[in-house]
Amino acid sequence: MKSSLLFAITFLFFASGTLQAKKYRITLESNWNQQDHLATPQNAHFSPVLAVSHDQEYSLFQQGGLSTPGLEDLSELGRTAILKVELADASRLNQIGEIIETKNMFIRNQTSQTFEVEITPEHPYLSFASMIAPSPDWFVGLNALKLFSKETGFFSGTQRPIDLMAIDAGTERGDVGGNFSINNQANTTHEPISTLLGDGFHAPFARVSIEVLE
Ligand SMILES: [Ca+2]
Ligand SMILES: [Ca+2]
Repeated sequence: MKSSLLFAITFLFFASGTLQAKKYRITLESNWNQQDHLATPQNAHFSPVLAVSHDQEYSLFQQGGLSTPGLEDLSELGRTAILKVELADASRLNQIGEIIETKNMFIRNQTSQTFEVEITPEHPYLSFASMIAPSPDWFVGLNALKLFSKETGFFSGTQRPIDLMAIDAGTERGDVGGNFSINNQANTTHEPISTLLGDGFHAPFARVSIEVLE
C-alpha cells in the first residue's frame, strides 16, 4: 500500500514534469525567387520574425479577420514596436507565453534562419509573422499551430515543411504580383486578411519546419 502510494506520487511528479514545457526549433527557409514571384529586388528580405506561444484567446492574425495596428505596421514596414505593445497587453491577460524576435533576413546572403520557442500546456499555440519586404502589406506567417493538446500531449518529431504563401494584411493597395514597393496607397477601410492569388503568388515565399528539442 505504502509503496504503491509512493509510486503514484513519483509517477505524478514525473508526469507533470514532462508536461511543463517543450522547446521547438523553428526553421524558416526562403523560397522567394525571380521565376515564381516575378522579381527579387536588390534589398529583398524577410523582416524580423515576431513569434509567440499563446493560448486560444490570443490571435496574431486570422484569415478573414482584420489586421491590428501592430500587424499593419509589421506588414507594411516590417516594424514590431506596435505589435509588441499589443503583445504586452495580451501578456497582462496571461494570453502570451514566450515572445521571440529575430533579425532581418536579406535573401541575397541568407536564405534560412532558425529560432526556438517554448510551448507549455497553458500556451500551446505557435504563431508568427514576417513581412515580405519590400511590399505593400504582404507577410508570411503561421496562425495558431497547436503543439500541445491534453489528449495527445506535446507534438513530437518533425513537422514536414509547411508552405507559407503571401498573405495580404488588407491595409494597403497595390496587391499585384511583382510589386515589391512600399509606396502604395492605403486602403481607406481595412480589408479582410487573405492569401494573395494570381501571377507572382502561386508559389510559397517561404517554408517553415518545426522540430521538438528533447
Ligand atoms: Ca494589400
Ligand atoms: Ca497603413
